[in-house]
This record gives sequence, structure tokens and C-alpha cells, in this order.
Amino acid sequence: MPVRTLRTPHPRNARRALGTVAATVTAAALAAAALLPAGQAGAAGPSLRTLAESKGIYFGTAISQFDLGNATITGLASSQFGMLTPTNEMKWDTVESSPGNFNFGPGDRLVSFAQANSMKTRGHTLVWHSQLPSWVSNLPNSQVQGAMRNHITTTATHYKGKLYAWDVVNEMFNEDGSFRNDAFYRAMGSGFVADALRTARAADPSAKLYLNDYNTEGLNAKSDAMYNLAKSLKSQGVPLDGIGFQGHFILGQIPSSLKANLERFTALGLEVAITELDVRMPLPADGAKLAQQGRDFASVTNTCLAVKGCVGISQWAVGDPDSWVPGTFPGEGAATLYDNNYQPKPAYTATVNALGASTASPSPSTSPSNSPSPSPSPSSSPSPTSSPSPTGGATCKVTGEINAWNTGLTENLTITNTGSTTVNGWALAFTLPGGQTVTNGWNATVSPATGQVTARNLSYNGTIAPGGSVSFGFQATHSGNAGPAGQFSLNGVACSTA
Ligand code: 9MR
Repeated sequence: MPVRTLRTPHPRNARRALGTVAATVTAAALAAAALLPAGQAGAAGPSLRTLAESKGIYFGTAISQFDLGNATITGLASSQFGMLTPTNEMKWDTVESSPGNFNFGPGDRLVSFAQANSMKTRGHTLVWHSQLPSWVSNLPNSQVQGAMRNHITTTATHYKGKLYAWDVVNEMFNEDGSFRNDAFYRAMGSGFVADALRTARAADPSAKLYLNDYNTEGLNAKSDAMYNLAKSLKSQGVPLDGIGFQGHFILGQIPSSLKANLERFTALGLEVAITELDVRMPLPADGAKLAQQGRDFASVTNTCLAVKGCVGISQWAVGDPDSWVPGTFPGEGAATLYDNNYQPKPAYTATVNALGASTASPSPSTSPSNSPSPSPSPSSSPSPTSSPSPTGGATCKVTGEINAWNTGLTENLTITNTGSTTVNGWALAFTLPGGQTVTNGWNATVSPATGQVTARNLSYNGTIAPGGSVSFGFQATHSGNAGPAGQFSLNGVACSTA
């Protein structure tokens, strides 16, 4: 009956493997995974939020009031993410669209959702040149400070005690490091920043107060300006607790100076966070781009874990369909951890692995805690990254054998570590041809059952020495296409198949 038999697995291995799989991932569980609604399939292992929290950081997301009506988005948001940033609902144009008329309904709904799901909330944002009603930008200079103070006081008082942090001022710099010539700067000069921070602290003493900007992630003129401002504010005793780095990245362009840059801010006694992470790529996405995106997400995650005082990472959206990127950068997108069907992408696998999901011996407490202390120690000595994942270059080769019959197949895959570093814990992401559904596996957990699949090591085979190999396999049904799996990436790094 088999149409192709290249090699038969050693029977002893097969028996041991099947016994282990029965305890780890049953056919019933795999079938159930296949029936989960889109978006739930990625929740099979420990969630992003759980893994992040075990490392002492948070992993968050941004959702809007409209997303609350989408069960897939809310399901993923509450299960995978531990921090919620309202996408638009706490911005000035929503909260105070006309002078003195405050509308907190949309923001309140998001805070309630976060509280109901034990998520923290980042307030975003009190003072920003954009989504600013024209009544503010048209005020005479002499009235801007009063309007700003009233807006901050009323809004921060409303949410008093409910927020982890406020982005008090957002995007105040031009790319060359000069102040943006917005209504606040025109009326008050650069002193508006200190004034806004003091006003926010008076209204809500428990929220961490942040300045937040984009293109400040690496060492450059704009981040120099943020650094100089932060240093000056701290030396004056202005209440400033943290700096947000938005992290709207381009594929393959995570700044190499990210860690050094974050560390110069933590050396000021500030905490830091990646507040709006996404990694956009030219569409359509393909295996190579998605593997690169995995390396990029892993790199950012590893960097945050390695910087004491980096308290967390938030992605800007839950999945590609609710990302701002395609609407702003025509022809680009696929910027988040979840694809158009809310299935986890290689970047998801790379991120959970960076957070330690597949370490062979689960000992997350051995990593440094990035507890959100207001006084992180400004250490310049290199911190060990806690991830076992390879982070650069192709380090793996995958070969396979298929035995197929009219409605089913078994496929055995061998992963070879072609790099020079031992792999401690592995997740092999790959794509199954359409119509194939995994019914059981051996020597690995395999989930979800269709499409973009991830095989993860079991307790006894998580280590692959340089030059070493591990083998695992699975059985699947098919509807005519008994072709091999493809597009392999190991811990977020694309593998060769030659
Ligand atoms: O995602 C937000 C989008 O829905 C709004 O239309 C847009 C308006 O400026 O703001 C987006 O969020 C931005 C965030 O508030 C600040 N950093 C950049 C984000 C993406 O534009």
C-alpha cells in the first residue's frame, strides 16, 4: 500500500515514541486543535504572557473598542497578552473632542476588558500632536497650557489607580532631534514636557509616567535628543519613570545598537519598554521573509530580556488584519505575530522560544528578573540572554521521508544542527500541503494539525549538539496531496533542505 518507503523507523524507537506521544499529544487533542476557532490554535503551549511573566517582563498588545466585538481578537488578546494599550480610545480626539466635554466610554470599555482578563493597561496618550482636535491646535498660545493641564488632570484622574503607565507625551521630536513644532511647543517651548509630567503625577501618583517615540530605538540623533531630555528632566527632579520605544521596525532592520541605547536610558534610573512592536515586510509574505521576521522578533525579545530595566514589550495590534501597517504603507504588511487567519506565524514561535518556551529543562527562574523597578541598576556588563534559540544565520538542515497511501501518510523528519552552538530546546515550524491533517506524532508535539505547524521537542530530545541530529515524525490524513512538508524554520531561523 505505501507508495514510497525510503526507510523504516527503528521499531524500538517507534515504540518508545508512541508511548511518549500518548502522554503528550493524543490524536484526540490534535483533532480538537484542528477544530479550534482561528486564533486559538496558537494557544497550545504556554502563552506569550505566561512565558514573558515567568521572565519578569510583560508581553502586551494594542486593541481598539471595535476589536471587542471580535471573539478571535479578544480570545487571543486575553490568552496571549498580559498588557493592553487602547489603540485610539485614550487619545485627545476621542476623550475631549470639544473643550471640556470628556468622553471616557470607549477607554473605559477597554480598561474593563483588561481588568476582567487580569491584563494591565498602558494609557496612550495624553499629549500628542496627532489625533489632536483642531480646537486645541487653533487656540491662542496663551491658552494652550491651561487646556493641556485640564486635559491631563481630568483624564489621569478618571483613570487614577487603574493604569500601569501613561505615555504622557508622545512623539515630540523630529528625526533630527529638534522639537516638533506642534501647538504645545509653540506655546510653551520644550518646558511643556516637564509641565505635562508634573501635572500627570499630581493627578495619578501610581501610574508610571513615560515619554514615547518612534525611530529612537537605535543610537541616532533622535534618540540622543530623547536621552538628553530624559537626563535633564531627571536632574531637575521632574517625575519621569520610563521611556517607550515604539518599535515599528522594517524587516531585517532591528538596530544593532538597540541594547546599548536602552541601557543608556536605564543607567539614568529609568525603566524602558518596547511599546508598539511590529516588523513590516513587502507583501506578499514568503517563507524567507517570515523566517527573517522571526529572527527580528526574537532579537527584540532577547534584547529586552538582556537589559535589566526593560519591563516589557507590546505589539501594536493582535494580528495582521488589525495592524495599521497596510493602511499606512501600501504594499507592506504582515507585520505581527499572527497571520490573516490569526494563525501564529514563525515570529510567534521565535518569540515564545526566545521567552524560553522549549527549553529542555524548564527553569525560567534562572534568568535575570526584569522586574519593573523604578531604579534599575545601570549595569554595563553584558547580561546573559536567556534564550536558547539561535538568532542568526541558517543553522539547520531538515531531511524527510514519506510513506503514503491513498488517504494517509507518515512523514519522518530529521533536524541537523549545522551551526556551531548547541540548540537547547527546539521548535521546528513548517508548512503542511493543503488537505493534510496531522492525527498523531512521535518524538515531538505537533500542533496545530493543519497549515502552519510547529513540532516541539519532548523532555528527552531538546538538545541538539553542533553537527548532531534529532528525528521525529507524524501521521496525517490527506485529500490527494501527499507531498512533503516544507518551509522549515528552527527556532525562527530558516533551515536548508538540501
Ligand atoms: O494604530 C493607530 C491608528 O488606528 C490610528 O489611525 C493612527 C492615527 O495616527 O494611530 C495609530 O497608532 C499610532 C500610535 O498611536 C502612535 N505611534 C504610531 C502608531 C501607528 O500609527
